[in-house]
Formats: sequence, C-alpha cells, structure tokens
Amino acid sequence: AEEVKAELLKKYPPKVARKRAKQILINEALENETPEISANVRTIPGIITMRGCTYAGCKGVIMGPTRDIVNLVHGPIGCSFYAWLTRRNQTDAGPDGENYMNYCFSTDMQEQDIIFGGEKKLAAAIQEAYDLFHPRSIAVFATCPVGLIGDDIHTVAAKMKEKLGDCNVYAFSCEGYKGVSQSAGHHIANNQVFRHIVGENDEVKPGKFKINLLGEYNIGGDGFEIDRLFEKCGITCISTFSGNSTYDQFASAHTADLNAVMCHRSINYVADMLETKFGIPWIKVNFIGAAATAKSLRKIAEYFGDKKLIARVEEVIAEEMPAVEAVAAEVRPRTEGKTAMMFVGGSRAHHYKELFNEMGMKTIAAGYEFGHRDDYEGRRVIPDIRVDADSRNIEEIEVEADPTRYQPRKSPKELEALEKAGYQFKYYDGLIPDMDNGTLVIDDLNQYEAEKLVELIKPDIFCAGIKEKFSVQKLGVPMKQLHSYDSGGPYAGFQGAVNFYREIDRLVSSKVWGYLKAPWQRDPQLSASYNY
Ligand code: CFM
Ligand code: HCA
Repeated sequence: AEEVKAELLKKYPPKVARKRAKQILINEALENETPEISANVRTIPGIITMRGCTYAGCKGVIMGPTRDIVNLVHGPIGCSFYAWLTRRNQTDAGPDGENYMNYCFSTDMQEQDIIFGGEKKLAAAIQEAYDLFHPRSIAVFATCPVGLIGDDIHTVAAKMKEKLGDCNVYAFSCEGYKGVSQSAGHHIANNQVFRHIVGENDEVKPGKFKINLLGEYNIGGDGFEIDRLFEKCGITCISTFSGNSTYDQFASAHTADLNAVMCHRSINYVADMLETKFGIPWIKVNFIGAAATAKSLRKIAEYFGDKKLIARVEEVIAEEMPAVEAVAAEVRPRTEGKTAMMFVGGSRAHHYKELFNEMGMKTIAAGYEFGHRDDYEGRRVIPDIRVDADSRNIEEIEVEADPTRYQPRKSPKELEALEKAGYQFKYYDGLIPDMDNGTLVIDDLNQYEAEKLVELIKPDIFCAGIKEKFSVQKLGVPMKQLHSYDSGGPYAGFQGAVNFYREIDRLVSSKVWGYLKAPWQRDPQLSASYNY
C-alpha cells in the first residue's frame, strides 16, 4: 500500500502531493482509534475530480426524486438540461398521477438577463408553470450566474407564493460553486425543505408503527423493495426523503414516531431538526446487504418494543432469507476471495462493502467523492471537525421545539433503557474502522488516480460512476456503476441482495475481460514501436 500511495503522489508538484497525501490513507485503524483523514475540502484546481456541484446535490439528489413539486431551474439552459433525468430515481405516479419528473423546467437565462437581471423572467416562469400545471408547490433553484449577478430569488418566490395563494413557492440558493461539492447542496436543500414544507400538513395517517425513511432515493427501485418489506412487517412509512415521495409526505413527516436514516451524509440535518422541533428520535439503518437489512428491521421493531411487531419481523426475515442464502451459496465458489474497489458519493462505498462481504469479496480500496470526516471516522468526530470558510458559507438554521407540536416519542427513562440494552440513537460508524488493515481509503479520488490504481492493483471489479465507467473498462477491469446501477437494481433489501450477487458474479466471472487486449499488446510485431 505504501508503494501504491507513493506512486499515486509521484506525478504531483510537491504542494499538491502534500495536500493529496492527507486524503490518501493506508488503513491502520485500531479498536477505538481511527486515523484521521482530510475530507470535505476543496479540490485542487486542475485536477479532474469525480465530484459534482452544489446545485447537483440540491436539485438533482435531494429534490429530484419528489414527483409532484415543479422543480424550476433559474439559469442558463445547460444546467437544466444536465440535471434532466440523469439520476435513476424511480417513482410510481400514485393515484393522482401527478408527476413532473419527466419535464425540464428552466428560465433559460440569456446574456441580457445576466446584464439586466433575471428576477422578472423568474416571476414570469413561475406564473407560466403554475398556469400550465397548477402544482401544489414550485421550487426554484439558483445556478452559478444567479449568485454572481445577485438575483433575489427568495423575494421573488415569496411574492409569487402570496400572489398564487394555493401554491407553496420557495427557493434554494444552491449555486454550483456555493460549496466544495454536492454535499453543500444537500444541506441547503434540507434547510429549505424543513423551513418551508415539513409541518405544513397535520393530518395523521393511520398506522401503529409510523416511521420516516430518510436518505433513500429509490435509485433503481431500491425504495420499492424497502417499502415492500415495511408493508410486509406492518411498519407504516409516512414519508421517504425523498425517493418516490410527494410534497404531502414531507409536509406530514412530523407525524411519524421514528426517523430511520439510511444515507446519513445527505440528510442527517433533517433528522436532527425533526428531533429538536418535534421530539422524534433517529437511528441509523442500512438496507444494502441481507444481513444489514435484517439488522435494520430488527432495530426498528426493537424501538417500538411491541411483541407482535418483533415476532412479525422475525417471520419476514425467516421467510426472505432462504432465497438469499441459496444464491449466495451458488455464486460464492466464483466470487470468494475476489477484490473490489469502490468510490462513490458519500455513503455507498460503506454500505456496499456489506454486500461484497456476503459474497466473500474483499474491498481493498474505497472512498467518497464528498464524504465528511464523520463518514470516514464515525459520528463521534463531529465536534473535532474544523469548520472552515467553505462550511461556514452554508447556513446552519436555528431550530427550537415547536410550541404546540413538540412531543417526545419516548420518555428519558425509556430512551435510557433502550440505550442500556445496547441500542444506539443518533449514531453511525465510519468507513475506516470497517476496512481491513493495509487497505486504502481515498477521499475525492480523481480520474488520474483511478486509472493508476486500476493499473497498479488490477482489482476484480471497480465501482464508481459514469465518468469512470469506460476508462476503467478500457484497462480490462469490469466496472459497475454504483450510482445509477447501470441499468440494474434494485440492490436494497433481500431481493436486491439476490440481484446484486447475480450481477457481480456475472461481471467478475466473465472471461471477456481477459480478451480485452489490443492486437499489438498480444503480438509485439504488430506494434509500430517493434523495430526500435
Ligand atoms: Fe447518499 Fe445517494 Fe450517496 Fe448522495 Fe449522490 Fe446517489 Fe451517491 Mo450518486 S444521496 S451520498 S449525493 S447515497 S447521487 S443516491 S449514488 S453520489 S453514494
Ligand atoms: C450527482 C449525481 C450522481 C452522478 C453519478 C455518476 C448520481 O452527483 O450529481 O457520476 O455517475 O448518482 O446520479 O452522483
């Protein structure tokens, strides 16, 4: 690992190498002692990062999967076009059939708007969207130029909300440059959803065990599989943030009794705010991997402490597991001992490690595009994280207990009893302590390093996104997209695990990669350089 690290750094000028060295870690985690990594810091200009922008995190990731909010992008058309159906978040159109996801709403800013200001054009676009569709809600997203010229999108939104009367209009200052990555966009989105939507609908849905699922975006239908399991167990999901969700789900999220947080990187802000304002506790869950799914369902049942629910969850697990175990046993002779590398956004590199484990595969290098230190080291390090100018640039909203609706779901005594029995609230582990010693953990991996890593270590499979897909495959290593799942999925829950085992087995067992040599690599005489 030392040699690999040195090799990755060799090409950089000394100053760049020093900075990257802090983001390339050879794991030597000991029990209760996790090495520190540098994360959530600016990418060095000139490096081709895997990251996206703040607008992508806000508009695409958090708000994109909600079907009945019109997402209006204020900016040049390119920004809207890029964000149009690029993420494989699935949705059902629901009984009302209201679904704006397949539309692309944009103010299509032109040079003259940049010079004279785009506020009037924005107001007209909101009016036009309203006249055409009469949606419940319109969300406005700022792109880079909007911040640069200083359009006041919040005032425009507030005025239009008042004018329209029956449509909730609000805006997100999520200019692409606002933070160092998509992560800033998550925070900005969470703040505004909490401020403008959560708590707007006090209607209480029937159900004995009511939860919200936070940080699940229904990529490739993951959310459908998790919903299937909840229904089977008798757990009512009030609101999913934000896979297959509606405006009303967010609006009534405060009526749930537990927040189960899947991707904590993108949404832990909402979990904290829901607890402070309404008294709903939160726990970390993970539905990637069969064992993790069983554990998460048990954790939810234990929280409610109802004997019938606990028994039902056990029944469901017992019913689902045989099919999963059968496929795991079938693929294992081929997958056992194989190696994987995973570089995904902010939580999948950790979650998917579980699925690979179940196939007997070893994760030898992993990291996040935009994770923070707590995603690597565990939530306990949050107080030690130095708040730099870039983080300070993102608003932290002050939340207080709601004067009429705050209601602690568990008494301090009940919470204490659960915690004494080993139950963990408000906590998640980091990736580093879960990785083997001597493996590599790398933050904000870039195109150059990705190719170097593959050349040097030749893993059996490399997992990342579309930008890495073909360059890695050209090096003769199978590549699986863990963002979009290529065209596959779901991979969550029990049925998802089966899908994943089969897909990865196909990829790592295929002989086709061995044939991936250019003719001159096999026959040097065909190479132009043969006579040198
Ligand atoms: Fe959470 Fe996500 Fe991810 Fe993320 Fe993303 Fe995504 Fe991802 Mo792509 S919310 S951090 S910003 S799990 S879009 S569904 S796959 S980078 S690892
Ligand atoms: C984003 C979305 C993305 C991109 C995936 C990729 C996704 O960050 O803007 O690079 O292939 O999951 O769709 O992360």
